[in-house]
Amino acid sequence: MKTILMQAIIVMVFVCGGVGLSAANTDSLPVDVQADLHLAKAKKYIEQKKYKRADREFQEILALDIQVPSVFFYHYGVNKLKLKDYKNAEALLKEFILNCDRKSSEYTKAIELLADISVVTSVSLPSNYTDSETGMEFVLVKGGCFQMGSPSREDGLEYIGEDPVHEVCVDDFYLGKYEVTNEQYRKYRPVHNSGSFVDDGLNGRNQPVVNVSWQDADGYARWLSKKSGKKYSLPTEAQWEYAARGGTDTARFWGNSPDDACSYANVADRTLYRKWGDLFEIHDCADGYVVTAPVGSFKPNGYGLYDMLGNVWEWCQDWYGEEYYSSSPRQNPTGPALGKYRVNRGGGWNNDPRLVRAAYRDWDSPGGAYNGLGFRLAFPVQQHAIR
Ligand SMILES: [Ca+2]
Ligand SMILES: [Ca+2]
Repeated sequence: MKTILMQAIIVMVFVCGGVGLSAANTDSLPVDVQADLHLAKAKKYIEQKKYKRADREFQEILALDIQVPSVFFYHYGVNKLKLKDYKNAEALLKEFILNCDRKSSEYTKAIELLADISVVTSVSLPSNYTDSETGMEFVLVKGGCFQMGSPSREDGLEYIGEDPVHEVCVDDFYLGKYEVTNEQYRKYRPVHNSGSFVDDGLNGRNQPVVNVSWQDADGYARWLSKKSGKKYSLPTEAQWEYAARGGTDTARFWGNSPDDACSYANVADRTLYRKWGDLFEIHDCADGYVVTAPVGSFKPNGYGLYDMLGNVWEWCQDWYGEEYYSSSPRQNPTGPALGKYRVNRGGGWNNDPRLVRAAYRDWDSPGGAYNGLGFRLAFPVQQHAIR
């Protein structure tokens, strides 16, 4: 749609206030009359609040490939606004404003609508949000497009399910600044026990909750949604990877070197090695933690998010599909419709460099739970209505 629209804007000549359609014959009516009819129908549909049908009428006009009056862009822009497609609405209204009579009533209205769009799309989105029930902090992740996945031999090793690298775009969303903590989870299940790893405890107030299944994590999101009225959920796998990369395209948000991990992530490191020796393969640095660290103990990534890599693995919303990247939609993918396993991401306190990468995909059965697996929550940006 956007492509058609932009092409139309580029090739058309705008005639302000008049019909200005080039002559071309059809079997039935002249195309300019056809265009007028489509526009009249579109306006009727807008009156009836049938915005999708109106959109189709505007597309019919574009398909005629003729010069159109500037007022076309006004009505098309108003309809895009009703569909909450703010980007195209803005482009269309600007096109109208640049080519119309400034004394017309549509001009004044278009200016007001453009002001509304700029308020709704920028000022009204706070960069942080704190949930009052749990004190959980969220960061606004501005949407955009990125290359999801990794080349088949990232770090010289082969991985399953990470290719093909493909472009994915996600809308703005809010994501937990930290992994959900034991304290936050126990507001839902007061007796939850995150357990320990031999003699190292995992139950600290600010340590991330672990030993939670996908069903537990999803249940927590539903519980908190009911309490707060927000639509909390686990992030989609695409949202998670977009957020974890924090604007980078390297294997890890701090770069490609696993041995630089210890300022940024709690991973299998020399601290763990000193206690357990060859039981674990490690990053060659010391982060100071044998098991989980209190959330936010390390440097954040470029989006202000902590522990996206390391500390604990994080459940995502999606079913796991090993071949999914070959057929994934570009816009806001949500994973396969069905599956056996749910995705989790990011690696944890006992993992070696192969697993602590932005592109690495792990999966477990939805009922599975262990001492390295937790989660964080997301919620969508609420689009405000424009008059
Ligand atoms: Ca560690
Ligand atoms: Ca993590």
